[in-house]
Amino acid sequence: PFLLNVLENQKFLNGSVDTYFIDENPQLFKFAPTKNRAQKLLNYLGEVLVNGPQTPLGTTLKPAEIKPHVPVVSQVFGSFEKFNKLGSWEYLVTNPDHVPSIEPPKGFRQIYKEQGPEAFAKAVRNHKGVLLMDTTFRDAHQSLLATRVRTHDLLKISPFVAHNFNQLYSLENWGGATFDVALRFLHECPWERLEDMRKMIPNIPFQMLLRGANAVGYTNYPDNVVYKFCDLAVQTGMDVFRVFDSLNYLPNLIVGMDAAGKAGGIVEAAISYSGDVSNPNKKKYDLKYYLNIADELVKAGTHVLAIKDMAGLLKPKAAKMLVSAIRDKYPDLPIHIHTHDTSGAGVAAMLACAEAGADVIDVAVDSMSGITSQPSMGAIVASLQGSQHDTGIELPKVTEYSAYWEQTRTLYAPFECTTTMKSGNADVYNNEIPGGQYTNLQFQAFSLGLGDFFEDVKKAYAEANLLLGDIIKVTPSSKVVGDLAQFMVQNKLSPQDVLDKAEELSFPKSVIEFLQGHIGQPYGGFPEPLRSTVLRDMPRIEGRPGESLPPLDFKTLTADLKETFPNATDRDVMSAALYPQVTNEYLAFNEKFGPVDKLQTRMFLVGPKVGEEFEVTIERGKTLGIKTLAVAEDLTENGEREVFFELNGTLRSVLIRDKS
Ligand code: 3PY
Ligand code: ZN
Repeated sequence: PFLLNVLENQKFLNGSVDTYFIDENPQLFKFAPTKNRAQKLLNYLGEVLVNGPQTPLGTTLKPAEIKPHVPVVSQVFGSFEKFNKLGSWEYLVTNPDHVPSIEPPKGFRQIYKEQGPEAFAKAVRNHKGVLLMDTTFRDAHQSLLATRVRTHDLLKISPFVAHNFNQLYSLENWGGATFDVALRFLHECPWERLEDMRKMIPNIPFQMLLRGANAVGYTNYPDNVVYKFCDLAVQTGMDVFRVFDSLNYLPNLIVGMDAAGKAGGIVEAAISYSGDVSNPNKKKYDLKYYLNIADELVKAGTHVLAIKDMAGLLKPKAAKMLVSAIRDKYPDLPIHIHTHDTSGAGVAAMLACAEAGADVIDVAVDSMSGITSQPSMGAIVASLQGSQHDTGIELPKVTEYSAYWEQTRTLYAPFECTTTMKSGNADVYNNEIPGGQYTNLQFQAFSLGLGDFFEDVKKAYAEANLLLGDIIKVTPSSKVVGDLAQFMVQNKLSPQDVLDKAEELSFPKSVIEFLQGHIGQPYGGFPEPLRSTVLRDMPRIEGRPGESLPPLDFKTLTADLKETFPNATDRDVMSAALYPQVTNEYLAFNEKFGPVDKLQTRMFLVGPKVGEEFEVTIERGKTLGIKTLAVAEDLTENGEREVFFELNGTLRSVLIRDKS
């Protein structure tokens, strides 16, 4: 590459090279990265074998040693025999360019793409029977497996989904925590994931969770970041944007809606649900509160209205009251309901929603449902069969889909929430902890090994919520409450202690920022006198936080990023706009270790066993056969350990610094 660089340099070519030539031409040393992906992957595997997992594992449980069975898409391959002749699934499914040649049946995406978001909304509203959104690719694993499901395992089942679930309203497969976790822990590109899923599933609308002005992050971004993000998401294949704000703060919500709408996406504005509309003693978030927000969101032009019950608080009776009230007021508006099954009443609540006139309800495939995830797809499909709300989905297909996930889930054993959570728990009605956070907090308590710690944190969570003014709790406001709860437990503070000692306590940063107005304005105002006592003369943001943020300078960001990573793409720049540090680390990792996203999940997490042979397809027609031969017992004088592999039949070795 050096030679090529030099040969393209005019000064070099016309001979006017002086002693400063090299200093003045640093670009000569910017080489295109070597394409030696095989060697990089061997380095990765060597690193895992010598120094252990390169992504933090939640528990000591090991990924299962199985190869999940992928159901055959009989519509495409005709028969099993014919399918088998086409090559291994490994080859087919890790190569999105090798999309099965027979188009999957048409779905709602065709209506949206051919006639636009309004026509899509109309078709949804006019549809007989209740429609489903499948959350298996996003919220289900965010809630059950710490968001760790990898692109590799999503792509394997994608053709099956495209061919058998074309009736879905949408497949939720992006946004929320997936963006961050893909880059940070899975060392893979979330944009590539989206693009590849799109190639395999052209017919079902894709849905993402957009945290309003927080996009897919935990903090308010400048407006231009949110707009550019949505643009790139639509270009990469996203369709439906569920937009919420963690305080139901309208100005934040509207920025997200506008960004999704201007990008050409389907806008699904969401009201985050808290309290209990069926309980007259719970006064703050009553029916009127929700109907008022619904009015505002309809006025702001939402195509679909969502109720986002992130903690699973919507009891069947409340579901009926809320959905019928909105249905009566807006007969033409598509209504979409999201819940979590934390208490165990999720199926009942979703059936009540269908009865009350909801158009779409959220489910996760059986083996990825329940507990803090969504209610079971199979249970709902079966319950509605033959009724006027029949989903039109075939139960045997759900069963096949579920079997894939039942096996695949065992690969993620180190992240299993069921390590600590064995059943649903109706205490969620008291503490109101969102699904994803519930398992997170329990997990933290578990790893600290403190007996009643989780019980204490749950109790403190409810108290912290009241201290902060009984706020809506969902990312990131849920973190504020969770941080305060843990702070109270660790410092043994009662709510009264917090109020009495507010002046001298050093509160968590998230709590102070919330009180300053960094994430928006809570309904009913900030808690006083707590806010004034804590903040004293600290600055306060009065309106929408993003309004006072200067636009991000994408030109400078691009130039900076390209200086270190000359091959950084526009997608990498967008990732860096949201997560600068994480993106830098991702790009550096990728440069060093290559396409680790192409490895099977067990190999990626804990590496192969000595003697084990496996395949990695890094691009169409390029499959590597790898066998681990040995890890040297002795260290070299440089403190390195040699790891021996067979790569496509030839001996290769890598030297890995032993960090132990
Ligand atoms: C997220 O913001 O990731 C959520 O799932 C909120 O419910
Ligand atoms: Zn959710």
